[in-house]
Amino acid sequence: MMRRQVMSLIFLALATVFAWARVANADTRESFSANWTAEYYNNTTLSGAPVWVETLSGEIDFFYGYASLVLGIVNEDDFSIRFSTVRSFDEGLYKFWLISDDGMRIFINGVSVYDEFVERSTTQAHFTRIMTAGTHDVVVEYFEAKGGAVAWFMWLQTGTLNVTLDLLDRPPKPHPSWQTFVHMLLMDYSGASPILDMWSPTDQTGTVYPTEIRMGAYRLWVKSDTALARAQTVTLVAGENAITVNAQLREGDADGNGLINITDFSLLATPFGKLSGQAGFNIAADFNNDGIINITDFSLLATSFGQSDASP
Ligand SMILES: [Ca+2]
Ligand SMILES: [Ca+2]
Ligand SMILES: [Ca+2]
Ligand SMILES: [Ca+2]
Repeated sequence: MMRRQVMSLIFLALATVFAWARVANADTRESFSANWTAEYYNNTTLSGAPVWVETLSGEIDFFYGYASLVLGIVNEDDFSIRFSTVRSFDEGLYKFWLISDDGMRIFINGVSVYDEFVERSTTQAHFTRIMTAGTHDVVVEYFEAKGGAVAWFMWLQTGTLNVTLDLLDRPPKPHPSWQTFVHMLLMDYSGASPILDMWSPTDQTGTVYPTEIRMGAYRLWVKSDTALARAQTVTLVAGENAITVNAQLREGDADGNGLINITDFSLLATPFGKLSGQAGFNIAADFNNDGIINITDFSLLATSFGQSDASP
């Protein structure tokens, strides 16, 4: 037990090294009940009868280091472990994370979902999978060759995100004029860099296509190529999250610098009256995306003159 306590401390220290490990500490973490069965083998191929079998008191979160897991019974090197459990899942999308040194392979209901049963140094990986509601067999097979040994595995339910813009002066959806490009940031409250930072096209309903995302509370910042950014707080849950930006985006930022001012007015004035396809037409000044730069675009700009982007 002492060894486990020491290993837990080492794990805590290592966890601070892995930035992504913050995920594991989020309140969205799947709660693991203590029903992993661990079978230990003194070879790297899970062959023969196990030399030790136990029920884990927690998760698979072992930074074994260089010593034997079970002194005098399990080898320091050249051993393997099969962890198995039957666990209840809600229906939905799940993200599975692992760290291993050396190899690991994972089966869900007997189907291989991850297979890197190879000698390697400490490696982290993740994969996603849609789970049906009910109980599922999860088996994690792991081996250690030489040197340090790590076995760590967890999962959490994730969701998808799609964001719909509300744009000014557009015909009813769906319509091509709703198609634009948006810059989207999604920030958690850790002060770290955004967990999502992407440019993406909208479809004819002004919607950005779904993105897989961790559950949690975030600040969502959205800017389209000719409109000022809006920001709002969103709470993303498991499954599909359809978020509508909570206010119409202010149009008129022709140069996309986050401020609507005289420069944007100049960019509008030069091609004023031009139709799409005509020489001198500037799509960046066609704020309502209707193929003509006219008084409508002027008034969209004038309404928001002097305004700037919401801060992220
Ligand atoms: Ca070792
Ligand atoms: Ca190793
Ligand atoms: Ca501008
Ligand atoms: Ca226009």
